[in-house]
Order: sequence, then C-alpha cells, then structure tokens
Amino acid sequence: MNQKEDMALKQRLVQQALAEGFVSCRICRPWDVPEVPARLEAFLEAGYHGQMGWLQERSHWRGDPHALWPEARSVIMLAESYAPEHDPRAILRRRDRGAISVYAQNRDYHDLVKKRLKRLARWLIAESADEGPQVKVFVDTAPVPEKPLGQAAGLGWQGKHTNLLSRDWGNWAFIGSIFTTLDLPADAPEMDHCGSCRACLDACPTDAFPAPWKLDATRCISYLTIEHKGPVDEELRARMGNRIYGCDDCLAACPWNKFAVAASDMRYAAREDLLAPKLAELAMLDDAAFRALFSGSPIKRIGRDRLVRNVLYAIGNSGDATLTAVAQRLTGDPDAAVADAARWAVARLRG
Ligand code: B12
Ligand code: SF4
Ligand code: SF4
Repeated sequence: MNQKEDMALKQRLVQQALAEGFVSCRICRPWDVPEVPARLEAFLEAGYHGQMGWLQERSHWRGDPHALWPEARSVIMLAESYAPEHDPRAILRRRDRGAISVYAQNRDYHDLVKKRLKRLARWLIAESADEGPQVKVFVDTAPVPEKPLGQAAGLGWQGKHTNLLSRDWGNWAFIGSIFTTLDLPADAPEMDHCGSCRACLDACPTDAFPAPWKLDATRCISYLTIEHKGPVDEELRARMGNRIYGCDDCLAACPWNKFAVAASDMRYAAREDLLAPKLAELAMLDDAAFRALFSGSPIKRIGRDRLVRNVLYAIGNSGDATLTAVAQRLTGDPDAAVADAARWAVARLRG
C-alpha cells in the first residue's frame, strides 16, 4: 500500500473501532517504549510485585514488545470505557456490606474486550490490500506493557496512580491491543497532564505509593484482595475497610473523571446483587454457591476461599457486633487463611 492508502485504512479502522464501542483507537510502534525495561527492573528489584512471580518470569517480553513478536510493525491501542454511573466510594460507609470494585460488578472484561478486539482484527485483515497481514490481540493476560504503549500511541498518559487516563475519557477504561505486521501510520504520544495534582496519592488507604508513578503492589488492596495468597499482614487488613475485591479509591479521586465517557456496553453496568452485597451472606458461601453467584464474573478467578477470607477482614473492620456469630462459625474452616481471618474478625469485634 502507498502512504495515502495507509492513511485511508487507518481512518476507517478508527471509525470501525468507535463503531465497535471503543472510546479511542491510536497507533504506535512496538519499539516506542524504550524507557520500560529499566523502570520494570526497578519495580521488580524493589519487590513491589510481591507474589506476582509471573511479572518477573516474562519480564524480557513485558519490557520489550518488539521482542515479544519481532515481525510486528504496528500496535493498535484501544480503550474501552467502564465508567460507573454511581460514586463507587459511597459503599465504603456501609460497613455491613462488601465493596466490589467497579470493574468487577458484572461481566469479565477479558471476555468482552477480547471478542471486540478479535472482530476488529478480522475486519482489518479483510480490508487490508496487503497480502496476508498477521494480527495478535491482547488484553491484560499477555506480557505486554499496555499502559506505556497506550501513552506512546497517544491514547492517554500514565498518571501518578500509574493507570492510563485521558482528558477525553478519564481513567475508567480497560486497555486492549492489536499487534499487526501491517505498517500503519503511527500517532504522536500523549504528554503528562497531572501537573501538581496528587489527589490519587493522598486517597490511598494503605499508602501504597512510595512516590508518584510508583506503586508498591504489596500494599495495594487490589493486589491484597485478588492476587495475594494466604493471610494478609494485620496492619494492612485493618486498612482494607469493607473492600472485598479490588479497590477504586485512587481512580475515583482523579479530577479528569468529570470528562469520563459513559460505558457503552451494558454488561459492565453493576449487577443489582453485587452493588452492596451483605457480608453475612457472602461469608456463608460454599464452593458451589460461590461458583453459581460469580459465573461470568472476574471474581470467579479468586475462588471461594480467598473471597471469604476478604469478607472476614471486612467483618472484622465493620464494628458490627451482630456479625460476630457469622465469623465464629468459620474459625474452624478447612482453609487456614479463612480460619485465621475468622479468628481475627471475632477478636476485633469483641475487642
Ligand atoms: C500487574 C497488574 C496489576 C497489579 C499491579 C498494578 C501496577 N500498577 O503495576 C495490581 C494487582 C495491584 C493491579 C491493580 C489494578 N489494576 Co491492574 N494490571 C496489572 C497488569 C497485568 C500488568 C501491569 C504491570 O506491568 N505492572 C508492573 C509495573 C512495573 O508496571 P506499571 O504500572 O506500568 O509501572 C510503570 C510505572 O511505574 C512507570 N513509571 C515509573 N516511573 C515513572 C515516571 C513517569 C514520569 C512515568 C510516566 C511512568 C513511570 O514505569 C513502570 C513500567 O512501565 C496490567 C495489564 C498489562 N498487561 O499491562 C493490568 C492493568 C494495569 N490493570 C488495570 C486495572 C483496571 C487495575 C485496577 C484499577 C483494578 C481495581 N479496580 O482494583 C487496579 C489499579 C491499581 C493501581 N493504582 O495501579 C488496567 C488499567 C487500565 C488503565 N486505564 O490504565 C490494566 C491495564 C488491565 C487492562 N488491560 O485494562 N493491577
Ligand atoms: S487501588 Fe486502592 S489500595 Fe491500590 S493504590 Fe489505588 S487507592 Fe491504593
Ligand atoms: S488524581 Fe491527579 S495526579 Fe492522580 S492521575 Fe489524576 S490528575 Fe494525575
């Protein structure tokens, strides 16, 4: 294809991406993030990844998208909004209820974004005049530095809370990518618009930011509730409040959300039963009931034991003595972390 045809294809691609429901579509080169390996190395050396050994294992790819697939010439970066209609911080005051982070209140985004990416990638192959272009789609699960690539493509910038945000759609968006052997015209990177703001850093309940743009994941409630196996450090449990899956505090604090674009896919809208679930009911879930309740939800991935462990920390933090009996029943649970959390909750409520 010549330059004019490349540009025309790119313009139609962006139109098609928006028609699919993405809020933004921009392009960079796989080699456009040379700063990442050193920054990733510093993160790993500080031990900020905790038990997420998979971040370390494939760090040569995570640091260098060009090494991940040397034949790729362009990376198409896409943002998909899941902006909530409610203030996710309101639930934090209802201490007998569990707070589930916005992204997990309905369907698993991995499934929804991946389907959309695949449809767009098929469209691109069909529309391209080149012989047999190849594509690979990624959302979260592969060792791809999605946020730095997003910034390089001009989708948004990496804020001080380390997430990608934009002046057009705030920070409530998932990121997906399509790597392709096609040589599409690249966009300019986005620059920083955080300025002197530090609202996200100050909002963090566990002081998980040692510095702006640096997250110690081992202190982040998202990591503690989703990734961390076994008992959580007692100093941190007490700060988790009623957050039982993920955390939204740093995202919700960002002033750029006033420009957030509403989620176009209703399958992200909060399920009625996951907006303010009762801790007493969640604590009683067995494996079968857990699987039935969270079928199709990202929460399913953590399993009954870890969710109930988190629920018991929330019960311990609730100050609600009527929940003591519920915690007491789980002090002999076969899962050691659940039993430990139950004993801790009982002691806190009696304390
Ligand atoms: C591991 C992981 C986590 C970990 C670690 C998070 C982290 N910040 O690293 C945990 C479990 C804590 C987590 C939590 C969340 N996650 Co997460 N997570 C990932 C994952 C799989 C990898 C991220 C990674 O590589 N981390 C390692 C560190 C080293 O990378 P990093 O944050 O990019 O760190 C960079 C900065 O520190 C930067 N840096 C250092 N110094 C400087 C200086 C300047 C000036 C700048 C600009 C940058 C900079 O360089 C580092 C290397 O690039 C990505 C998917 C993916 N493949 O990218 C999703 C992803 C980042 N997560 C996502 C989401 C939605 C979340 C949560 C909001 C979920 C929730 N509500 O609970 C929270 C947010 C917590 C937070 N404040 O970051 C989205 C973010 C979308 C967006 N708009 O950015 C992603 C992109 C998934 C997706 N495809 O949509 N996550
Ligand atoms: S997600 Fe919550 S705990 Fe993690 S950094 Fe943001 S505010 Fe802190
Ligand atoms: S809250 Fe402020 S510092 Fe944090 S990401 Fe948003 S603009 Fe940047």
